Amino acid sequence: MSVNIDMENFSDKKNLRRRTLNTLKSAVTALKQITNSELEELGEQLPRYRPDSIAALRRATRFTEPELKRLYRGFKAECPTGVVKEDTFKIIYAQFFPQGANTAQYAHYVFNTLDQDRSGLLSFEEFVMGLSILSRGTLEEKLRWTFSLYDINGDGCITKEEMTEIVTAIYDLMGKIVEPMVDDEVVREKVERLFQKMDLNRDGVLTLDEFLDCCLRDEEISRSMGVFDSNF
Ligand SMILES: [Ca+2]
Ligand SMILES: [Ca+2]
Repeated sequence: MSVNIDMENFSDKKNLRRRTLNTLKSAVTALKQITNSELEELGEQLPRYRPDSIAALRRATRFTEPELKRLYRGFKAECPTGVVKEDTFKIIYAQFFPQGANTAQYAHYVFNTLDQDRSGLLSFEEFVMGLSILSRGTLEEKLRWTFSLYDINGDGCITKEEMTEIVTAIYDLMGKIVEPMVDDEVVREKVERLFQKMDLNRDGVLTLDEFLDCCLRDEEISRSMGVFDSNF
């Protein structure tokens, strides 16, 4: 079966992934821009978080123990509470996009994807797990991460409504700057095209299998996914 992927869409995603990765990598240092009083305020509200053990994280990620220790020292130094709230994450995220870009919605979905237990707080563990996948994960791990970004309610399949929300957030993020006239109809057509290609059994939702099947068949996408390989 020949699967013709919408490269324009995936090129958007590639850029987004690079930006997402850059954002995460810079988050630790960017946190120092939050004022001390804000940190104190956070400290009063939030529970202190300590990782159970570096060894467990070493097994769960692709970072070495010295790398993890370095990451933890940086995270802890800039974020003494040990957790990042969504509001703070959004402020940091916005700094990596041109002024006028509406990053809040997309940042919300990235935060949700990283916040695996949906506690509303990003722990060091969750932060490092995401960082590991986006920077050193296999193609399949990266695709699984992307799937969970699109599967907003986490029920194991992507509906047209969910894809519409993410695609809209992507347009809000960068589309309106280059293309001010993007409207609901453009988003709707894009979602229809993607479903046409990826919803292999035509039941109206994308499962993880369909998503992986479709993405893994296309070498062009595989190559584009390799772009954000990087080292600390
Ligand atoms: Ca879903
Ligand atoms: Ca399906």
